[in-house]
Amino acid sequence: MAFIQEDFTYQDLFSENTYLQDVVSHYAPQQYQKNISDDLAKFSKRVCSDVLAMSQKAEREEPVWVPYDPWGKKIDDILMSDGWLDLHRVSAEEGIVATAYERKSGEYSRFHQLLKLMLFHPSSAYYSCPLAMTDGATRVLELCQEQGPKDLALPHLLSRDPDVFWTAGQWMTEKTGGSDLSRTETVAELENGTYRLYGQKWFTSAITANITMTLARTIDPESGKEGLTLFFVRIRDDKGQLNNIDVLRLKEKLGTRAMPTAELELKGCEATMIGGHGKGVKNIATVLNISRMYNAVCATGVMYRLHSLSRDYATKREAFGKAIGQHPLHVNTLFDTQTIVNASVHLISELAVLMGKVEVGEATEEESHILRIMIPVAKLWTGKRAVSVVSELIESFGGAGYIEDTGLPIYLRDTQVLSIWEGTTNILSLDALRALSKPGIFESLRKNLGMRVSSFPTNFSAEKQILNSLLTQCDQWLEGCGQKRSLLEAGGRQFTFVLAHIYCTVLLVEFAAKTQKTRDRVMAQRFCHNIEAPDFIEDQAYLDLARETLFS
Ligand code: MFK
Repeated sequence: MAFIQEDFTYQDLFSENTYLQDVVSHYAPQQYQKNISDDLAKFSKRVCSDVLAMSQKAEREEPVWVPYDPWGKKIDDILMSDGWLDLHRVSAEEGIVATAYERKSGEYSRFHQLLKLMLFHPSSAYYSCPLAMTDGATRVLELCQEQGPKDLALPHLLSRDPDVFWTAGQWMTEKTGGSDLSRTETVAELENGTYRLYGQKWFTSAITANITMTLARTIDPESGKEGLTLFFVRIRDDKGQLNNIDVLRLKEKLGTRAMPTAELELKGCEATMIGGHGKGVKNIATVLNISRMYNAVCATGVMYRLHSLSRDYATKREAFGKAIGQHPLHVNTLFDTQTIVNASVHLISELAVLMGKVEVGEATEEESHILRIMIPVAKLWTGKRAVSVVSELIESFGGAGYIEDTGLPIYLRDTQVLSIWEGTTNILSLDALRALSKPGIFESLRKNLGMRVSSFPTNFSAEKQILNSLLTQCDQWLEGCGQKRSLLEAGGRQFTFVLAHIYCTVLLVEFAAKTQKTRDRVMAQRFCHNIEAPDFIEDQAYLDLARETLFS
């Protein structure tokens, strides 16, 4: 009889797998564990059944832009798949954003919400992207003084009723670039007491959102100085009419194709200033930090999902007389990727707890400092790891990983964006260095990590030695760089990667010490022993030589 390969199975990643249950018990205090676990257990069943089907439908039926109606009137309709619309409904009902703000799990509500997002993301067709921006906008509005936008939008952004729930965009990138926002060309003109925005935005995700946060140039009426300012924009009115905005085209993207990303022309769209003249970058940083956390969580989510599929496949697919999961080299490969996946789960869990504490005003100064520097580190490290881990896992399916109707290639295409948007790896390395330059931030992190490493149990003495040596290497490098900014920048990636590795090892060791499970001990040890020591460029002449080699 002809051979038919048995398919892999989408596992319920919470109820059928104790790992995440142990993570909840480790990070959340007992009083909140049941609320969090019950919710995750219920939702994890959906993300491998009906919600998965919605995302697959949304992926099959890409957005269609209809610029004109039959009579030539510019309408810029974006036709979306029912799958995408269903994902909107699920996002509202499940409170993917609201959970963090309802604060039913106190300062652990962020942790609750972000674990839920981690389960959702690989079945969301990147609905996680509009949700990231919605969450960022919600936090900006929660903190801002401008009562109008707050009263208008917050009840919608936090609603669990799909008909009331709104999503938000975040329009920053212009033709001049997504990294260097100082080159923003959009201007805000004050006309009859109302700001109107004129310019073009080059990447605007989820143009179907209801509101957006965006940047534009303003002139301070008092000082006459020009600056970059944050604005709140309602994208369409109650009748669905665009707010003096033209869609120029939808982007043809490598991945994230279920989500409509547009180029826009702002032709005097009405906007409300948020946070005062000239403070745009600082104000939008609130959105950035939340969307960067989402990015780290989504990177973890896709790795976690694909690893589970790969392990399942390894028990079914046979080669050379046995299941591929019985071949030593396959075991070794999946073991190493598993350590990265688990490390990512811990990194996002820890930072979610810190973020929750900061948001309810319960964080110490040290915790706020650590969060500030570790968000860019977590975003860049998980984003970069996801690209390589997902590629490795696609390979673990052999040819099947390259065939569209297995549902696997889409993971690879979609994952590449995680190291690009919300700041590339290099931009985020520089952001971590920016944080480092603020008083007390590195000291807080260094003290915290040093103390935690020195508390390792005796069965982790080898790991303690490795981490102490890496910490010393970082100290020496920072001291050696001194005022030499170019050497500091050149080493930004190595430095942030080693910080991520140290932090993750600390978390894996602490977890293993708590659970006392062999599974967790070997993971922590393997992860730590796989760390490569950074190879910093410590000499300006060498850096000059590198530049000449490349560009002369
Ligand atoms: C959607 C599908 C499309 C798929 C393809 C994707 C294609 C790409 C799409 C995109 O383009 S996504 C856009 C991604 N862009 C970013 O994420 C922005 C990346 N750039 C940065 O993050 C730069 O670091 C930054 C623009 C912030 C640098 O700007 P500046 O003006 O040089 O920042 P500056 O002067 O250092 O900081 C201004 C203030 O903001 C400072 O506050 P103070 O005045 O009080 O000192 C900073 O401390 C603060 N700040 C900056 N970054 C911060 C922050 N505060 C907290 N957290 C941060 N991360």
